This record gives sequence, structure tokens and C-alpha cells, in this order.
Amino acid sequence: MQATAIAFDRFKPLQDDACESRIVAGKAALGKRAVILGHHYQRADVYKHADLTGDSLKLSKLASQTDADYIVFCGVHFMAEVADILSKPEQAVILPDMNAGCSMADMANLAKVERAWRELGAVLDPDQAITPVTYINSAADLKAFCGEHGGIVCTSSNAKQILEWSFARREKVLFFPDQHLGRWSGYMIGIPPDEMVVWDFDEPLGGLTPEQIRKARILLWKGHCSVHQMFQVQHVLNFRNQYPEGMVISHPECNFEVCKLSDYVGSTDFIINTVAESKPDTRWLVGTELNLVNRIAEQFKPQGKIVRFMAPTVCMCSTMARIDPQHLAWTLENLVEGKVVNQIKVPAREAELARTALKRMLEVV
Ligand code: CIZ
Ligand code: SF4
Repeated sequence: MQATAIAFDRFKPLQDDACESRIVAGKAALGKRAVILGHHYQRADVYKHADLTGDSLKLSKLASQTDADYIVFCGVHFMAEVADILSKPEQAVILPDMNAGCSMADMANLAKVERAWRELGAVLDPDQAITPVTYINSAADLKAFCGEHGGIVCTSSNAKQILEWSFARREKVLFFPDQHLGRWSGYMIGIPPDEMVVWDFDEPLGGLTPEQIRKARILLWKGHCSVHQMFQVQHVLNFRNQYPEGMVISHPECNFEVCKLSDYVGSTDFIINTVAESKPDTRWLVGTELNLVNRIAEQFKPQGKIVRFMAPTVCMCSTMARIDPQHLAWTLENLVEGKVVNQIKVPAREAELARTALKRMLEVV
């Protein structure tokens, strides 16, 4: 029988740096039995302990390849779910703080998506006419919905190819939860803006007329990322005025106008690689999460590159930041004692259907 877990209360009062040696000791005691995955947006004092780092696509692939008993996911809830779905049944995936969610993922849920599907059924046959595409930033039951309805998952690095895959099968796409990634990716494959309409899930029939639905190629769920919505056109224009030779790079979760004004638009991996491969002494304005921008600003400083954050205010992914050194130390010390805390376990049937949608994606890219 498992003894009770060590309570988190004992870690709460610890200073960040007091957790450092406990994390290092916990990692050493666990050795190869545990692997720590760290997302690009993770805070520096947690990120530095990660064995493997990357965006959610890369981390989910890595999770499917590791042999570790414990996969400690320093990211947010949907990422840990994907790791659980793609890892072996005997491996345990752990999210050090269960409150590390994603506000964008929460903007869509199964009840609302099923309602949309039913309502669309009054205008056309959705299972014939529409491919449901979910951004990886979504709950597992939405990925399962896509698996069940001939749909697929995408990430910010492959959304364009995934839309092409979808349109090769059905004439329309319902894209959730991020309208901005959907719009930008649709634009990149040449869908005219007036053939992309917003599905407002609080309105009957998404706030659209049957005619608008028939004419649309992409129905964009009315969701967004609270971090990336802070970046505005004026920030880009101010930078361009001040530094005409500077370059602007944005994440496709930014709004359409910001993306359009940017020199480059792409996923976090793309942003890091583009700045890494640029010439020395270049100047960059970057529209994505603050921890990532601070990290690359430091990393590329020796090459004379100046990397600036797009917004004047601090915009961090506050939910990701919930994975702090206290929670990581608490998780590892429990694992050393053989106690698995905060395990993420997607129910079997849901996991199977979600795996179908994820595997479709992994076959495309
Ligand atoms: O897919 C991810 O990891 C996220 C959330 C952003 C990105 O572009 O990498
Ligand atoms: Fe979700 Fe936005 Fe945080 Fe990404 S930055 S995990 S989309 S809340």
C-alpha cells in the first residue's frame, strides 16, 4: 500500500532558491526513472532543470520516445494530456501544479463544440462537409471529438499543412479554439478573408446566417490567447519608426494585423531558429511570451543581436508560471518516495480517439 504523499504545504514557504538544491537532489536520486520536459514559455528557474525542452509538438514527440517511468511535464495541462496519450500505458505523466491550465484552451469545450456541430447540421451535413481541426491547445475530449469526426490536431508549426490536408478531404473547416491561428493559416494558403467567418459560440448558429455558413471555407472559433492579444499594431509601428532596419517576428496567435505587419510569423521553434540564424548585430522585435523573449535576448546578446519584447507591459503566460520551483521540488521528492502526485490520466476511450487525431497530424508532419 502506498503511504500518503508529502503535503505541498511544506514546500509553500520555501524561497525559490532554497528549492534549487532540493530539485537537483531529487533529479539525482531519480536518475533515468524520471524525465523533466520544459516548454519554451516556462520560467527560467524551472526551465533550467528540464532534461528536454521545446514547443508542444516537439515535447509530445519526445514524450512518446522516452523510456522513463515518470514524465514530469513543466508546461500546461493540455500538453501533459498529450504526453499521456502518446506515452506508454505504464508511464506516469505528472503536471507539478494542476492549476497550470491554458486560458485559450478553456475557451472551447466539448458541450459547445457538439452544439456547434448540431446547429451546423441544420444547414449542411457536417460529417460530409466540414473537417474539425483543433489546435493542440485544447482539452483531450476536443481532440477525441476530432478523432471521431474525421478531424485532426494542429500546432502553430504545422497549421498550414494541416489545413491543406483538411481541404483535400472536405470543403470546409471548423477551427478551434484560436481564431487568430486559424485566420493566419487560412490566409497563408490563399483563403480570401471574406471566406473565413467567426463562430461566436454564445450566439445561436454562431451568430451567422445559413447563407454565410454555406459561403464560408473556414469557421473560426471565437477564442484567443490572453497573452498574445496584448501585442498591437501600434507597438510594431513605433518600433519601425524608431529602427527602420529592425525586424519584427510574431507568433500566429497574435492578431491578423500584427501578423501582417511582421517580417516573419511562426511558432516558438521558428522564432528561436530565425533569430539564431540571423546575421550578427541585428535588431528584433518579438511578439510572443515574455520568458521566451528574455531567454533569447540573453542567448543572442554575445552575437550583438538586440532582442526586444513587443509590448510595453509584462505579458507572461501566468498559468504556465504556476509551475514554480516549489511545485517541482515537491513533485520530485514525492517521486523519490515512490509517490506519484498530480498524475494526468486521460480516460481510455477519450485517449484512443484523441490518439487517432494526433496520429493523423504526426503522419502529415
Ligand atoms: O505549441 C506550442 O508549444 C505553443 C503553445 C506555442 C508554439 O508556437 O510553440
Ligand atoms: Fe495558453 Fe496563451 Fe499560455 Fe500559450 S501563452 S499556454 S495559448 S494562455
